[in-house]
Amino acid sequence: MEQRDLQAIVAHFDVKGTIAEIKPLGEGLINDTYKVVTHEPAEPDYVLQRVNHHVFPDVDMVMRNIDAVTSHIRKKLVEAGEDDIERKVLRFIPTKADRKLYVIVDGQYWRLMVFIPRAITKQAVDPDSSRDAGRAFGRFQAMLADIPVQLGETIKDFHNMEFRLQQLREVVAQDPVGRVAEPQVQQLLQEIEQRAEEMTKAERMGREGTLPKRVCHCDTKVNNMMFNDRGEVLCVIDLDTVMPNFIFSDYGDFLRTAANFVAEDNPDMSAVGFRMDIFRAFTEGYLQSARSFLLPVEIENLPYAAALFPYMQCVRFLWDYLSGDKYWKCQYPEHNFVRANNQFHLLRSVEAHYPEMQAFIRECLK
Ligand code: GN1
Ligand code: MG
Repeated sequence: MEQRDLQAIVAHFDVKGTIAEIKPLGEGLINDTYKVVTHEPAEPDYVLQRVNHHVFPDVDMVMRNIDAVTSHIRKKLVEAGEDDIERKVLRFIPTKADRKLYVIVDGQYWRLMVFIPRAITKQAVDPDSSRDAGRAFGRFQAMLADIPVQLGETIKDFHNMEFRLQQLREVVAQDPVGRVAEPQVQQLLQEIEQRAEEMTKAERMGREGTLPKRVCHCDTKVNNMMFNDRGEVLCVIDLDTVMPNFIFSDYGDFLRTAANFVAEDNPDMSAVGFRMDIFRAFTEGYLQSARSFLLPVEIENLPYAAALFPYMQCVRFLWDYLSGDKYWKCQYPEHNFVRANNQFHLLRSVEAHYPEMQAFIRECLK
């Protein structure tokens, strides 16, 4: 987009300082993100984001959720006497006209938040920062346990495994781009179906009333965290998907990205695998801050959660591949298939480590 157009969008918000430059930031696959640099050293820089309203159909709900979550966390940090709070929770800027946290320009939804200075994002983590990340996500869930409002479901059935399988089966039946017959696709579909019963057990437990939903982040990828220069977690970002869910979401999705030896789209399948050092460190940290509120059934099923997320992401990437690549940006035609296959190889590696994972969790609880 043109500087002029971006500047005009920023002008809707109640910013301090004057804009020097607006430039692309990060590599999110869903929203478009820009850094807004101000001239004055004393004023903050900002992050401007266009929210993908095809993915998030109710942007107003997204922003109400985010407002509730960031206000609640800020209150908790103040009560706990924390320092440096502005770097530990996001601050969204209201519009001048109606104090809303987003503006609609030409049918597009935009929002603005304060840029967190001197923070680092990472694509990969070592065991020390994973332990810290585990503690941070456990604390995130713990802080939000008593949020006084009912959060909305910003993407309906987002992490519902039954729904994701149904979506896949529908596209397989329709085969809109003629990719279903590919032998590699057929093989992957068979592997997926073999595991379908086991992988949908969370939904069944939910219906039976034995597994609760809690406020979760639901996109706990490594690159959705900000670290300080000592490698400690400052805060969790990318809050669009914060909603009630099984805690497996946050635990499983972090390990899916952090404990893979390679990136989720690495085409060298022999390099894909589950890092037990990351698993151990993250689990230790997570249990330290979440153990007090977790039920035994949630703790027992953490290895299941570690398998569920590569499985779910495999199903989702394959669904998009068979749909004609409408959801995730692709750099080449097979990109989504490579992603799906990568996640399947990760799943197999998780499965191979199941007994070891269960033994480790038992040790942590002693
Ligand atoms: C999307 O927006 P981003 O890149 O953090 C997706 C996640 C997937 C991830 C896979 C709203 O996350 O669920 O795990 O891509 N977010 C949404 O890379 O679908
Ligand atoms: Mg992100």
